[in-house]
Amino acid sequence: MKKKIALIFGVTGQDGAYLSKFLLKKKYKVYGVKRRSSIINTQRIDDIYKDINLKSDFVLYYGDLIKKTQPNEIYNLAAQSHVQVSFEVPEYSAEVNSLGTLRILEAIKNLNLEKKVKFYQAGTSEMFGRTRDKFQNEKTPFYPASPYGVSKCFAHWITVNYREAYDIFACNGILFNHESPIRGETFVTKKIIQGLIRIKHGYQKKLFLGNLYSKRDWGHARDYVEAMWKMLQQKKPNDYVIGTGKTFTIKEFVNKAAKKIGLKIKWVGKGINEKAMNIENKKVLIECKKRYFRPLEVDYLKGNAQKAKKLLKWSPKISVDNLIDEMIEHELENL
Ligand code: G4F
Repeated sequence: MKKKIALIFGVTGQDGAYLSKFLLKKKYKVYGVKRRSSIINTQRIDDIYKDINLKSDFVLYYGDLIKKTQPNEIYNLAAQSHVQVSFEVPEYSAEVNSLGTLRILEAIKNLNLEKKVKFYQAGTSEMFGRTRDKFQNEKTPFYPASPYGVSKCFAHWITVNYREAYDIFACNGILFNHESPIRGETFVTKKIIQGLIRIKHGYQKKLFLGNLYSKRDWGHARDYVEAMWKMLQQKKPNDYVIGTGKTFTIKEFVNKAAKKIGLKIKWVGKGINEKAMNIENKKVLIECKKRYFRPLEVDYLKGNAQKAKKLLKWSPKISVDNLIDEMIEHELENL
């Protein structure tokens, strides 16, 4: 039987790595598009990386190759994905996140692949931004709170637009935060776990954080890439919210992680002066720093993935506690 072909933009990121492994297990041939970089950027996929050899099942390319690879499925995971960074480089964020998506859709249309290719667009709960809804689902209006969120709204709507105008099988996954041991080090979950473990083992003195009171719905990237794939296996293209339905503050995440790592902490002070102390030796372990606060915050996210549960038969398998355990284990191995 001829193998299905998938083309992944953003293959070197957390989701690209998990999705590649997932699709290879499903016997796909996977082409990954990576950016050229003067430093090595393939650590997350080195274990499946077989060099540029068109005969192997996992192939990496620089640049755009929809025509060359003739994929059955395209996953657009490429993005400038850091919310705070998007305030510093708003144009670049829009260029990559918004126009990057448009360019892939244009290529599908101009190559007359509308009937051949299925397209997945990596959307985000950041599009809900400043919403006050208790749960967010596919009907919740977007109210983005960052250049990143705004750029992703363009990508979302242009995907809907090409689906309706040109009959492309195109889906938006509106994914809530999803983490893993290979999460980038500047995202808060990885930063907290890495920081606390390094403190516990004497490699670091303090951890500096920003807003401790925003709430996030955290799942595991391994669960979420399966949802991406499921969207493209349906009869009709659609948009889906993917989340766990549970939400925690950053402070609650710190408390959970500290407990598991064996650090007894006590919070003192308020606002920017809030700190966490090690109860055993009275040393300050965590402080807040102004530079980690954003010009505008997304205070509260909690996903309602009922539609995905019903139509995709998808629900998250890994709880936030199991996620933290896995991240801790990985960090200890790499200490
Ligand atoms: O881990 P974060 O940087 O993730 P954020 O901003 O929620 O965005 C992530 O999830 C989105 C899905 O909803 C993705 F679309 C996006 O690409 C990205 O993967 O920050 C989480 C929260 C924020 O409220 C932030 O203000 O943690 C707060 N925070 C507090 N101290 C911090 C820090 N965030 C970071 N990155 N670093 C801190 O020191």
